[in-house]
Amino acid sequence: MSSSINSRRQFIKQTGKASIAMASMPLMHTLGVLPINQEINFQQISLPYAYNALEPFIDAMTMEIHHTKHAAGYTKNLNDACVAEKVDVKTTSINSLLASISKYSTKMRNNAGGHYNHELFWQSMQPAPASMPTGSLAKAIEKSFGTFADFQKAFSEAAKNRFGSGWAWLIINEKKELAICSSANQDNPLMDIAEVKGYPLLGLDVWEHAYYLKYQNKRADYINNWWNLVNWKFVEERYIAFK
Ligand code: MN3
Repeated sequence: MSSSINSRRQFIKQTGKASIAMASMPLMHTLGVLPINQEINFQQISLPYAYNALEPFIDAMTMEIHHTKHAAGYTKNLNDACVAEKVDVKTTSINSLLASISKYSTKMRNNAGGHYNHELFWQSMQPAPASMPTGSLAKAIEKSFGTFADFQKAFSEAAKNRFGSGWAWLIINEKKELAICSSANQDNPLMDIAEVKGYPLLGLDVWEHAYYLKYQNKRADYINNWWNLVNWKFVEERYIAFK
């Protein structure tokens, strides 16, 4: 073994990059960046921060119930639906399932969407302080929406105006343009039945279960505070991977 390989291995060992790369594999798969090959079934990825890490903007109890009850339920029910509807989870990515969701049951639609949306949601947040988009994503946002503040206002409006339960989205569409949209229930822009289609870069859960313990009926306050938590580096990575 050459000394350069040895020193490289030593470097990887010291920096922990090997373990980070391995740990990110299931995440990349869940989000559809990698094509297929689900190992056993669809699984939740561990939260990348503690339940209380998003305080004071999202409280620990909301995060714990949201992750271990609501989101866990979507993942379990998605796997149950795959068994019932004979979807081979070893060869079917969540993205391909969503792209042909009209062929399946309402249970599959709600829970495939619920699984994907929440896995994206957890990763697209980080503990405060607030950050800003940078690089090519920042330029694309300015091109599509004007200033970053203009973008925030338009996205917040989409989230506030989504009647009942649903999600607000920043997507990149087939023309490689950014757009803002919202969807009902656990639908998302990857679904073949979506009114506005595209690849989700950022999603905001506006179901009451995401905010009611702390904010009660004040959805607008939850949305305004959530901007402190957006992981723009993660959003930018998705943008670069797709554009
Ligand atoms: Mn939710």
